[in-house]
Amino acid sequence: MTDITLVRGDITEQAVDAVVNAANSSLLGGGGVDGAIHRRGGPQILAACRELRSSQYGRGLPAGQAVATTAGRLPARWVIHTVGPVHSEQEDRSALLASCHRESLRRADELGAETVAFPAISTGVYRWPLADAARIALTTVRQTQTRVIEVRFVLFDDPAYTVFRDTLDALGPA
Ligand code: AR6
Repeated sequence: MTDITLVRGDITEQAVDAVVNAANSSLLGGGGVDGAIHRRGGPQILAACRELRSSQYGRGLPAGQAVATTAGRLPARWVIHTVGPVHSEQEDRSALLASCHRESLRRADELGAETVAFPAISTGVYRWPLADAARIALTTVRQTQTRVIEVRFVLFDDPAYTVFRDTLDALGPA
């Protein structure tokens, strides 16, 4: 069974097999977690993303999907890039946010990654309300069949950590 752990910290410092990046469709970098991963991981990651763009994702990676690259100089083996949905008041995009988590775990299984760190996808620039994002992220990971042993959610600040903690507690024992 997969163990879900929560830590408050910086995802670029996690010594895990795979780190999940909250990327955008271009795969060519941005701010937030994406910026931090490319900055700390170095140019090898961007080179691998450019390669994926030209070989398979000429139109960009659609929201809800995930792809893997080297982790460059990060203390991880791989980065799994996934594209979260931008939050919308008009349209329910929860299925896409769930898909980011499922597809990232599917990529992790393909790689043989046993420890995977996730940020709180879509809760920054993409404005997803934290409590709702936490519920979707945690329930999706719980419901996904995977060989990953530890899924570690890495929350950047105290409010995000507290919301994830309370949400996980409210879900009760797995
Ligand atoms: N470690 C862990 N969490 C972090 C870190 C870090 N180093 N830095 C920020 N966070 P965001 P999104 C938290 O905006 O909403 C980018 O420009 C942050 O506090 O990184 O999915 C991409 O290129 C927030 O809770 O991702 C896309 O264009 C969470 O990570 C767009 O932003 C996600 O915030 C994606 O937006």
